[in-house]
Amino acid sequence: MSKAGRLTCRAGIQEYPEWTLDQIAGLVFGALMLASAAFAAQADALVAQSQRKELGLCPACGGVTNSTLCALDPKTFQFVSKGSDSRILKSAFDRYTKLIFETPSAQPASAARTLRQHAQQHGAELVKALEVTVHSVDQSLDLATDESYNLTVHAPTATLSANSVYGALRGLETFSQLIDRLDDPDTHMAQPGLLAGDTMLGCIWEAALDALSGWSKGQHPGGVAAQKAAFVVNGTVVRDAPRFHHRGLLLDTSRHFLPVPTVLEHLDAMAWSKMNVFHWHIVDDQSFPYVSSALPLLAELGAFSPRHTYSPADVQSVIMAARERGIRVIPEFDTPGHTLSWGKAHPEVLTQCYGKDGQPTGELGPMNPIRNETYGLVWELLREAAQVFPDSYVHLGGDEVPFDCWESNPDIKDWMAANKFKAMRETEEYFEGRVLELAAAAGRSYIVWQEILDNGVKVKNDTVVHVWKWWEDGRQLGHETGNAAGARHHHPKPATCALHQGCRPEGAPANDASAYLKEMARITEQGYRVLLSSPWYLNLGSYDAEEWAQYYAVDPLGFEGSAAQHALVMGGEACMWGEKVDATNAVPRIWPRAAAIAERLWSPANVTDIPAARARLVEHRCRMLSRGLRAQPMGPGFCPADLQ
Ligand code: CP6
Repeated sequence: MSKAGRLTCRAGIQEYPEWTLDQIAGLVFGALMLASAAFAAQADALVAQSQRKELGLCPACGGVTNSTLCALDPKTFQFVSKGSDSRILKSAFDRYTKLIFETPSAQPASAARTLRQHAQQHGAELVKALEVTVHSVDQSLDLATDESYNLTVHAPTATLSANSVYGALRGLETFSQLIDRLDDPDTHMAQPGLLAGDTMLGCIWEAALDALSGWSKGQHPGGVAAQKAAFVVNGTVVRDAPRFHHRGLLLDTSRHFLPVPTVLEHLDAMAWSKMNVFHWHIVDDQSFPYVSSALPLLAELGAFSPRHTYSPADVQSVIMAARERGIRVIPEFDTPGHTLSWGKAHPEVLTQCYGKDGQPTGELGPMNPIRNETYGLVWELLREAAQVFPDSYVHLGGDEVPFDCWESNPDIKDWMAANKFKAMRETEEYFEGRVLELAAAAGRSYIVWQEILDNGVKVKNDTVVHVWKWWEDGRQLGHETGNAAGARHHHPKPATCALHQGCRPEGAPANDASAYLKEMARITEQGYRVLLSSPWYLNLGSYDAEEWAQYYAVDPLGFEGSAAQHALVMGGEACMWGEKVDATNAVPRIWPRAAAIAERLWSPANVTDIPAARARLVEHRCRMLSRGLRAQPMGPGFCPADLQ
């Protein structure tokens, strides 16, 4: 091959690129054109055009540029830490070495693209190392952690710099996504259902092998062909930073137990999508799998079985794996509702419900707000949780408190009368006031579900409010009679309302965006910080809907409010409730759809193009499969590494 037209591997600078349908059409057309040297002029134009094409990064980066092709040699490529030794960085180097060099290709389309460029350019320079510089030795991980990074892919040395080690982790993920593995065409040819464009791969492959043999033959007897794969990466400059600090995933381990390896799979997938908060809805009505050292009976009697528990060592391993991936773990101990499982060991902290006849029904309701034992137990648990979970936040729940059981209880009625409480919300306020005080005494900031604010409960101004409803209860904020009327509606017996689907009040729309955006406006108006989850309930869905596109179309700042109000939006969380989800289906139900939410929370507000996002997600899903995660498909098609 002639070296005349050879370009060096260097980074180019461009504006944030747009990936239009015209360009897709152009590239497909280009792949066909390239077969003939007679079309060299068109091919030149296409290479220039492809350089404007958005890379298959997920989430999209705030400033991607790309230019010419570089190669990586898996035998000699090195990650180099330029600063002090960091265990977090070292373990990330190990993970990404495997993810880059020991996983199958994820990108048939982009492989064709880079191969084409490659053949065009007659060669590639070798990137020998990625040098990583972290400016701060502080490895604390919290809401304020700076996750920005700058990445320059360049021969012979690529560089990654970040203010924190966690920014470096985000940059490593991006670096890994930039690299294409070009497998032996025979492998591709064996795939069923090949399209014309993929057949082209075989023709271009020969040219690429020639081009790559310059660097690899000398080092490996037999050259690239024997090794069956080559690794290429575009010269690239990425300047990237998240739009929101809190980008979470809620997993519910009470309705079904999720084994630790399943939880760890999700932590990996989160890191691949640059999510940074694991909201661990660890206990609820149905089971209490969290093994407390101080209160072991809670799990002994409250878990489904001894097998369905998280030992202190399990919890540690989750926290450690999360930390290595730059993910905070925020546990939720939901009170006073959703606590039936606590009652197995400690029935005294739950409320006895009474029937119309004035007799106890035998049913237990929410925690009993008038007994000191209740607060003693919550205190013990929160105090221990503050030692076990390093994050400065704890989620205290407070959602869906059915007031009817409290209302039915004569002791609570007497107590309210003695305290001159008229509305049940005053009792709720009393309860929350005490529990929030306990969390503060344990040294924790707290997050609560929106009902607490809706019911007019006064909380400290550093409280974070988690918006999850997608309908209005038809009551004014802080109104005296405002209570959990909605909660009563959507907290029915499982038989009448499985999965909470359709459990909203009669006539309320299925998904009313104005309801939760109004709620965001109301809460930030009062000066509270806020998290959004309403539009991101992964457990809801239908066969036909492209749910990911609905998630994606949401803008957490899409409510009317001042800049100060918008500044109070910390981000949001995708929620996967566990009523119908266990280790068999959690992964495909969550991924890749949660990645659409991850991108909404990471990428700039103006990254809204649905076809472009879809293309990224399709590739991201194939990447997840390549990396061993059984993510479900976005639609018809195939991946190079799909299950056979
Ligand atoms: N459990 C708890 C739940 C839900 C909530 N809290 C829930 C409500 C509606 C739907 C899904 C889940 N299962 N503790 C609400 C925050 Cl659709």
